[in-house]
Order: sequence, then C-alpha cells, then structure tokens
Amino acid sequence: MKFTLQHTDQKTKARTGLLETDHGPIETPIFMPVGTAGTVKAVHQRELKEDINAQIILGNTYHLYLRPGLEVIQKAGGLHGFNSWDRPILTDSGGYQVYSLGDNRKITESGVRFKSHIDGSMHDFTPERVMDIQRVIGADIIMAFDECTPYPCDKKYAEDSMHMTHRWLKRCIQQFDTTDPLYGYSQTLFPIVQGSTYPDLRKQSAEFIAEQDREGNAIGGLSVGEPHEDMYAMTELVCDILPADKPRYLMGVGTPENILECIALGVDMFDCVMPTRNARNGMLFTSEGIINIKNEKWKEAYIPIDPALGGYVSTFYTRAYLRHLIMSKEILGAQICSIHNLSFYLWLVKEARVQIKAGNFDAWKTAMVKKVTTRL
Ligand code: PRF
Repeated sequence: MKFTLQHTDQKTKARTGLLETDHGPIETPIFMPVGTAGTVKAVHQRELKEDINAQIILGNTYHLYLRPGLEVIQKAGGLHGFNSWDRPILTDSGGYQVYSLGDNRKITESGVRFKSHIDGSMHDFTPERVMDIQRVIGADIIMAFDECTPYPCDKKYAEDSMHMTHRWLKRCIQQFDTTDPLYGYSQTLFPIVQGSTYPDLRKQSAEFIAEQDREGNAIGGLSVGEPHEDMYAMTELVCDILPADKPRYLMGVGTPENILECIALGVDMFDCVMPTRNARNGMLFTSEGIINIKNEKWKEAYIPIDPALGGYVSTFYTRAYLRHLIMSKEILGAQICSIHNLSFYLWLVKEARVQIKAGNFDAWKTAMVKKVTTRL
C-alpha cells in the first residue's frame, strides 16, 4: 500500500491524498460504505460502483466469521471472490461488535470469549486469531483487535483498557508480520487509538500507536454517546500526534456534519451505518438538508430527490414516489433510499476534496454544515 499526500489546506488541517492498494486507488478524504455481512444492505455491487462510485467498502470479521464461516470464504478465494467486489475492502476486527454484545461476552488479557448472536454457540477471539481470520477474509486493510470503551467510562477502566489494547496490538503486529497473505495481493494492518474522552490517555495512546510505524492509523472509541465537542477535541488531539504522511481513519463516524468537521481536523477515512440504516427508515440526506420522506409534505412532491448530486436514482425518482414506496414498506424504497444516501455521502467527500484542492474548503464547509443540518 502506498499513501501520497496531495494537498494540505491552509486554514484548516484538511488534506487530500491518494491511497493505492492492489485492488485500486482510494482518493482521500473518503467515506467507506459499510457492508457488515459482505453486502452493503439493499445495494448491489454494480450500483456501488456505477451509481455511488464507492472506492472501498467495509466488511466485518465478527459477522463473516460466524456466517458464512471461514471455509466458505476461503474456498471462494477470499471476500473479494465471494462477493464479486474487485475494489478495495477494509475489515473491522470485531473489537466493536464484541463490545456491543453486552452480557454475551467476557474480556480477559488473552482475548474475548463471546456467545454468537446467531445460534448461541461460544467462540474465542484472541489478537492472533483475529489476524488469522482477517488473512482468510483477505481485506486490503485489516484492523487491530481492540477494546472500544463505552461512554461514560471511569478513568481507571479507560486506562487499563487502553493498555490492554496496546498489548493486544503488539500481539496483532507479531502475528501479522509473521504470516503471509493467502491470495497473492498484499494486506496492511491499521492499529487503533483508544483512551475514551481523557486527553492524557488519548495523547499516550496516539504516541504509542504512532511509534508502531504502520502504513495507516485509526481512531476508535469515539461516537459512542459522548458530546460532539468531546469527539472533536479527542480527534484533533490525536490527529496532531499521528504522522501526517499516513492515512487517518476515524471509525464509525458519522453524520455529514461530523465528517466535514473531522476532515477539517485532518481525518482521511470514515465509515458509518447511518446513510444505509437511516435510509431504510426513510431518512434522506440531501445537499440542501435532511428529509423525512414519510412526512405528509412530500405526498405530492413530484420533484427529484436531489438532482444536484447528478446520480441516477437521485435525479430519476420523485420524492412523491419514494414516499409511497417507504409508506408501503416496498423493498424498492429501501433500495432507492440507500443508493441515494450513499451517493450523497460520496458526493460530500468528493466535493470536500475539490474544495481542499481549490483552497476554498473552510468557507465551503461553513456553508455546507448549515445546509446538511437543516431539516427540510
Ligand atoms: N473499534 C473498532 N471498530 C469500531 C470502533 C472502535 O472503537 C468504533 C467506535 N466508534 C466503530 N467501529 N475495532
């Protein structure tokens, strides 16, 4: 993998770059659609490429390991072969999913013992095992096994957890660096900064992660319920420590506003279920603001969803028709809303790249934040 920093904004810490993988290039800042179970829900691969122009998608170690299982994926030649996606893939390690399991898991120094949400069977994830699993899944970018602390989190817990995440990282690196990729293209491992909302812990974690000198770095443990001001403060503090010449990935963030603000702090990569999850409930993000398509006011709105994006579904279908589909729980409604919202997120980061290159990012961001937070 190779990362080339291209432009650095003068007024903010925003930058553009090019991340080159064996499955093709990724222009940063980028948004990565979430495909937990090897599918971006309700969106097929040709739509992802041709309508949305996704440059990289996510997969999830926890979900793919439980179902369909490693043997099925390995025999298909890895996840790319299995789901017929030939552009880059990033897999999350399961650190976050396991954290979401609540009572159905036990965390120890060796790793996590958890109960499958599918059939109740017991499984063990260790840092070594999670590296081996991600070798089999075969994503271009794989994530270290971490503990995502909840919010709020007392300082003693946050500190102990951060140190354990660091020890787990050392084990991940040892395992990753002594094993080979299975399918003939290279993989890279991103470590994850933790430390909850404590500035001194975040600083310590970012310094430890930076010292590992990997090809890219991630920021975890944010967007878990803390105030936005805390999320921005931690993101800025960590970005200022992580090396400038490597991509920075803020995990699980966020709203369009969050993405614009964090691009301004120096983040290069984002993922979030919000555009697809909210789409299935009829919440649409547009270049002029947020729409609840179920609202009576769209009943006879014979106007396109958002022609400014220039994409097919956003221009072709009317709000009135889409409202009918969502009200009737027609599956096409979920498909159109998902494609539209992802098109919007990809449009937003593409515009951000254009504005950074043009030297106009700060003014554009201020105007854009106003628009994307408006309720239409
Ligand atoms: N760790 C991992 N995945 C994640 C997170 C984390 O902290 C988050 C936090 N927002 C989202 N996804 N491994």
